[in-house]
Amino acid sequence: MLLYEHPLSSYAQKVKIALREKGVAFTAELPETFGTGRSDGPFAQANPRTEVPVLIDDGVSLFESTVILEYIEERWPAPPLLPRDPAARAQARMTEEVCDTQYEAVNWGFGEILWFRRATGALADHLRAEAAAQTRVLQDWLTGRLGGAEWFGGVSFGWADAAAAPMVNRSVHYGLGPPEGSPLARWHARVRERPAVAETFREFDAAAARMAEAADLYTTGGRRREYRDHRLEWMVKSGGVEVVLAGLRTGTIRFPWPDAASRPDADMP
Ligand SMILES: N[C@@H](CCC(=O)N[C@@H](CS)C(=O)NCC(=O)O)C(=O)O
Repeated sequence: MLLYEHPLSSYAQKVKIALREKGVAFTAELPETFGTGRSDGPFAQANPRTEVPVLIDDGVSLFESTVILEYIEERWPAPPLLPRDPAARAQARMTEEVCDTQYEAVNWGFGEILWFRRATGALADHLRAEAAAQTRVLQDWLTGRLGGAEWFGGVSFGWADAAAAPMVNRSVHYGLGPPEGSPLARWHARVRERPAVAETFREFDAAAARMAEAADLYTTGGRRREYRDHRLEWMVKSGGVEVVLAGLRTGTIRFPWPDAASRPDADMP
């Protein structure tokens, strides 16, 4: 079984945590064309959006991390990640949804400044401060969802824990982790001890350490960052519209498929 992934991707981490919790073996591969938006090659064939994760299992090729998670849960039901009670299942999915959309976008925005150096000076300070403030709001929300429980799923680790772990861990990496000793910080300390999560976080740490050099590919190596839905919205709503415009001027950002870049015959500006 093949998983196209990037170790920094929170969506890929969620999937790897699920597979590892269930003891499912897989080969992880960073697609050669990742970040290029190229429409040729096996990665684009598996996912026209050219986003990771993509799971290829026995001829079945799947993209979208939530779709993949559903598949994993149904194909390898034990141990279950979703509780049995319909309301509790819906609650877990809701936590995942907010993590995948609002929380991920904030982390991505912070990374655009830290790793991809999209802004300097006052604009960079402003965007970092926005990300920090929004991170606090989201962590407060997650703290409310956790309540007094050990896991988001209640008594056992589950779906929402797998979704929230990469998000909160990324904040910790940025120095924006929950306050020491808080329920969310204690949850993070618990979750990172799980072998499935620890392995996934080790891969994240190794990739993060190489990030400065990888980021240079986007200024000198012809790669273009994908600015899409919640991420694009984050940049605009947080005051970084100039970052978007500069990215378009320098050709270092792209928008999602289908776009001109995915059509070899199209005239690019
Ligand atoms: N909604 C998708 C989002 C996937 C996504 O945005 N993946 C990013 C990595 S975190 C990606 O592959 N981006 C393509 C690029 O940057 O070129 C999912 O849940 O799988």
